[in-house]
Amino acid sequence: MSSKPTSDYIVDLRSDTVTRPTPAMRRAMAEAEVGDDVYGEDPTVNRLQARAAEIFGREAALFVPSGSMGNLIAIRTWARPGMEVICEHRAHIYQYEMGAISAIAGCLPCTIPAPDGILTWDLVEPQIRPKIYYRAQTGLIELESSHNMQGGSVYPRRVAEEICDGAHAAGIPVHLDGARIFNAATALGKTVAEITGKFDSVMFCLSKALGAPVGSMLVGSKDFIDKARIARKLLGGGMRQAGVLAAAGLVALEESPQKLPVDHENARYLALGLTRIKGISLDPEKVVTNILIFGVENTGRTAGELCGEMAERKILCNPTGKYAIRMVTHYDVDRAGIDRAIAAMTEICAPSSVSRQL
Ligand code: TLP
Repeated sequence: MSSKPTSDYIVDLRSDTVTRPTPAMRRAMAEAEVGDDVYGEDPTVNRLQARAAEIFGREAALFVPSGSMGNLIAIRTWARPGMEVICEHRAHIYQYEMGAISAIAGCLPCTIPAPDGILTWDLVEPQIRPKIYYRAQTGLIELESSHNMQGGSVYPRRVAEEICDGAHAAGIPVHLDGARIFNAATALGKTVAEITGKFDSVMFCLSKALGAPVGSMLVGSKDFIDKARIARKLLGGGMRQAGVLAAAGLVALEESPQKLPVDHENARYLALGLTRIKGISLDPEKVVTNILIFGVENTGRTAGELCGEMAERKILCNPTGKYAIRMVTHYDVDRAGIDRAIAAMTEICAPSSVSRQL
């Protein structure tokens, strides 16, 4: 009998990308039927694509190696080089995708800061360029829900739909970076099909909160997905016997969404625990999914210093700014792990601990 001592294992709150495949996923991977997916002959990839399209109520879907590639394919498919892409100023496509929006798609990001990262039509409309031939044109509007770097905030359905309606009236497509769209749907108590129906394309990740080891999906019309498949190959994203990966994705799609409420409860519990620590700024009411970002300026320490001390206690989390820390809950961290994270941060921020540093 070897049960690990509770203070010995690593509690990894850096991201939900760190989740390991479940035993069911590993079994499905080992048994997956495969073929060459560049020829469209991998039956497991085809099943995953058909199932994703069905869940989102769309004509078609495409399995892509990563969320970043999915977003890039969408940008490249909708907008031409020289066009602007409107997004929120902390959008993943702007801050965390290596500038591919410009470096590869040749587009200009037009970023708009928005409270909690939630754009509204009133914020977006004035940024749409007039249709004058010598002005760079708006080629695409991109929204992110849940919004990663804004603490997992979620677009209310009405707000997102108003942007889609306004954009469509102006002849502009709207892409959703829905890396964690199942978390957003859980928070809203709706299905993913209900909250994404008006978007022209959606990218969602199998490899984040849903727990699959690799892969993301693009969903949309048949015409969009046909073009996206060409762009995927152009970017080197054509995969061969990818059924071994798609098999885990299928398990993730069927089994993981119903587990997300637990991650959200853990995030809220973590937020409530952290809020009790002097010097930490966080509104637990704003923690509606599995991500929390909190300010630490009033602890007298930088985020980097605090994360370093947490790591010494085997609790991993990342700074997202000089005085901001992100923690992400997921199925590989249980309530006992969350309690350890709260206890560690409480100890590190205790006044005696600060004076020791001085
Ligand atoms: N997010 C990662 C990091 O890149 C920050 C994380 O740990 O959260 N859209 C959103 C909203 C994302 O959060 C991410 C990854 C992606 C796209 C990109 O997905 P991958 O990592 O599969 O390229």
